[in-house]
Amino acid sequence: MFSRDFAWGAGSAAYQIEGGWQSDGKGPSIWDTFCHEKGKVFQEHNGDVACNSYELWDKDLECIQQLGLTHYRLSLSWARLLPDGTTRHVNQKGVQYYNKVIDDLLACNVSPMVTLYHFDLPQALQDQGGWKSAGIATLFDSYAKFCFETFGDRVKLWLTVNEPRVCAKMGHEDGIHAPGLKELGTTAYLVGHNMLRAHAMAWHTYNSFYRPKQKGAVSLAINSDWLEPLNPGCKEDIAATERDLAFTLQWFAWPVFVTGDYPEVMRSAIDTQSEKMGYSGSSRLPRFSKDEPAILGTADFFALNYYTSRKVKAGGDCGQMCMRSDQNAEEVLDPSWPISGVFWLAVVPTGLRKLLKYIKDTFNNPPVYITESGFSQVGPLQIKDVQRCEFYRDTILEMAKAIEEDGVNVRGYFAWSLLDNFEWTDGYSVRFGLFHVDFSDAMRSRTIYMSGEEYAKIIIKHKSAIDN
Ligand code: GBH
Repeated sequence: MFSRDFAWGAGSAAYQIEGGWQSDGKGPSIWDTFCHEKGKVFQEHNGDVACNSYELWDKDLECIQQLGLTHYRLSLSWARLLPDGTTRHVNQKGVQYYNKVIDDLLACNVSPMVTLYHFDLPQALQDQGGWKSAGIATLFDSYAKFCFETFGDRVKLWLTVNEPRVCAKMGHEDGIHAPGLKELGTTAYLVGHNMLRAHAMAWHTYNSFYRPKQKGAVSLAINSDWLEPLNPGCKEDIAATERDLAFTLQWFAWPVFVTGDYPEVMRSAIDTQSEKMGYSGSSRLPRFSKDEPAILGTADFFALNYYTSRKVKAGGDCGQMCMRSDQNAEEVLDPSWPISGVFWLAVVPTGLRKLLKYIKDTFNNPPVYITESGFSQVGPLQIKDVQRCEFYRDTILEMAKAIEEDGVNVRGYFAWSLLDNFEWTDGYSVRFGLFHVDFSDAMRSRTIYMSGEEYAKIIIKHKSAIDN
């Protein structure tokens, strides 16, 4: 049984849905730049218009109501609010847009959960070094303070950064996300470090100056697969799984929830590899300064983005100084797991339950919000997306077991995503929506998928189970 105040939500991110990339004084972000370069994104797709939610917010609100959501997760475009990234210049049109979104949600009895940063750094800040520069943390803190000040009277659930691991690794090591850097084995750690510093500063700002009055909660969204040793009896596979976990979930969760510092397994793996490669500088994994706000304790809840699971075995060292070698763990799929419409997403709802139990046991039973969970349909477009219906039924069932049988304190579930949208490197070729969006239509018409109807039914069922 779900509690009365359980959050039933769906999510989105500014760059993936808004469009209006130059409207009303918005500054460019790194994703604008990245998409406008050749050969970065599937068929040179970009988010210039996307779902045009900047102009069609009313339509999104109708979708939200049609699902009967209690919560809606959106992200703010930093460059729409602060075109050059700093509070020297505020774009009032951007403020008005988000004010309307937030007010409309509340008028419909839907609570907003707001992400401050979902991959779209203002280009002006990238030009000064972006997440690589130490100064980014205070700039982020100023942006966060501005948002708490402007919207915090109405927003009670905040996420500072979404998936710092993805931003660090895919943006700065693999080069397949903006800003497209491929600086192996160093920059991703530095970026992750600065994201943690930025997050912690913003949390402290909220805690000291806004919490007493606004009484909200702040966290960061951490993505992780559930990981298990390929051969549970094999010592090397067990060690590889521990290492893999240290470089994924724990990279950000350990400093925030457990020690204020990175997992020891992670640091020693990196340092061992450095030594092996004859790298003589200081540790490639930065250290936190005692003179800065503490990292430990800077989350009021655990925000988890869960999509899939992996089996892990030893291996992966490619003889180069890079994250892959440091991590030294090879991830494989279990042949019994069905694959969705994207290659990386194997459907493993049971992995969610195990991961939730792990989070409860490891991080001292925190309140948990599942801030993303979703599925992209296989094969040709179908409004009757039967597999996605099944995906949501099975996943929500596993979450219910985690609550009832394992006693995990899950407070909400956010389906990813409200609408089909700009799916980063895959452009519009991959669809995660509960609503279909026709990207060939100037009106970007939205049509509910069968899975949207299914999710709406699940929500109604659980709400009325409480009322009766
Ligand atoms: C989420 O990340 C994002 O927060 C969201 O914006 C996005 O729309 C959603 O996923 C769906 O993709 O290509 O082999 O390098 C989910 C975590 C981690 C999943 C990286 C994809 C890429 C594997 N992502 N992973 S690979």
